[in-house]
Amino acid sequence: MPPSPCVHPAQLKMRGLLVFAALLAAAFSTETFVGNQVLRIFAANEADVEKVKELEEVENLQLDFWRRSASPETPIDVRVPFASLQAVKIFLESNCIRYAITIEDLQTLVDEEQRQMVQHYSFPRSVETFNYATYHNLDEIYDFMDLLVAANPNLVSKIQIGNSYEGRPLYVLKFSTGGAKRPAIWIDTGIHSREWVTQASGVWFAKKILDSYGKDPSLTSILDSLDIFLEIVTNPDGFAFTQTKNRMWRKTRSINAGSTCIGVDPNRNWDAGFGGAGASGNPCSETYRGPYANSEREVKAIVDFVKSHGNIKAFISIHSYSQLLLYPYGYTTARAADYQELDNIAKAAVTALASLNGTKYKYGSIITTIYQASGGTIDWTYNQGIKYSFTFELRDTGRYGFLLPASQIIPTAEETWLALMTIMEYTRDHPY
Ligand code: BHK
Ligand code: ZN
Repeated sequence: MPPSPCVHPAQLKMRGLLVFAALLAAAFSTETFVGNQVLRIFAANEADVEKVKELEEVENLQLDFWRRSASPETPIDVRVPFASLQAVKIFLESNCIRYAITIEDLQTLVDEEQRQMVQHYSFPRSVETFNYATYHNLDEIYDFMDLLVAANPNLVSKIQIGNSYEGRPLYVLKFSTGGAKRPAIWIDTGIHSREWVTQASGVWFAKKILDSYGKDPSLTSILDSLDIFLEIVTNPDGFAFTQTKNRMWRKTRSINAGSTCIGVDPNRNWDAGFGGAGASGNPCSETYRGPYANSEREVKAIVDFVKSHGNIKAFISIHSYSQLLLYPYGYTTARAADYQELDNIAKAAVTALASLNGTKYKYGSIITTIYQASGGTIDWTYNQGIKYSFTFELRDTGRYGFLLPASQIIPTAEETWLALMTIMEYTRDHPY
């Protein structure tokens, strides 16, 4: 009888742990990413970019593009399931397309993140004892909002702008020092559920606003003339799903008629160039635009809110990752009418951001900086007349991607706050 191929005693404990993790995952029908790798693909030219796009069309490969590319300048990041790894690598090598492995085994990072969350869990008794340096689940963030309001009901209130597809409340924090319908700044985080550093930063921003009012003269003067609306969990169904079933879920959780695939990309569902290039009509795609504009309740709730408010002056939608600050447009190469002003603001904001930790951001219009994308949030808000419309892509540039270690939450939020302050100060000082 041949010896068993797996007998190295040093590996036994590790193997046991992995098997146990896999069993647990199976018991809770959680998607595992054992053996998944994230590859960074360096397309040398347009032809390479097109070749890689061929891979996207092969649905059986189940590839998850973390970062797409329209031009050879930026590398492509793609999560490859274990079963597809060999085929993808052979495809790239035989086409002489260079790649590197950025994440060896994604499940290791997912497990590490989970371990950190459990280890640092503490019942959020108050906004002072709340742990801002760890990731939190939906209930904890909803509890946090109530604690925040309880801590200073004169400054912050919680409003509900609608319900998600699965019926969860869509909460927005309103920071206001009075006045009847003051001009306002909107900030949203977590519209793509797997971009966890964004919701975590949203929580930190909320506390920062509370701490700064009456102390930081600049934030105080902003809040004395403008209201701030902050939607921390913009896609709660997706967010809950990332914590119980599939850490990599991006879209909403709505059922698509005639398809077994779930969800719509909430950043392709807005009524700006809807249905054009830079979105998919395939419900199984991660960039599925949905059956019609505003089909998603999570999107429609914001559209209705923005329209009924009527006085939003700045709209900032926060994603991760790539370290970018973007302004309209994404659906067209036409320059925004305020192109030069938006470019100047973006430059000032990324300079402020870099001043804290040296984190480098690129900035520019969506279509020139990343790729064509239709039905995006800020294209719609800009066309509604909200001049100061921006999208952030927070840390990092791909080392960890969506699995940014919790140790980076506070540094990320702190540096982003400086950029937000730049935009908010500009909005205060340049009314229109
Ligand atoms: C940002 C703003 C408008 C259109 C596209 C983007 C890039 C974003 C996307 O929707 O494709 C990339 C992404 O989710 C990662 O945050
Ligand atoms: Zn995103």
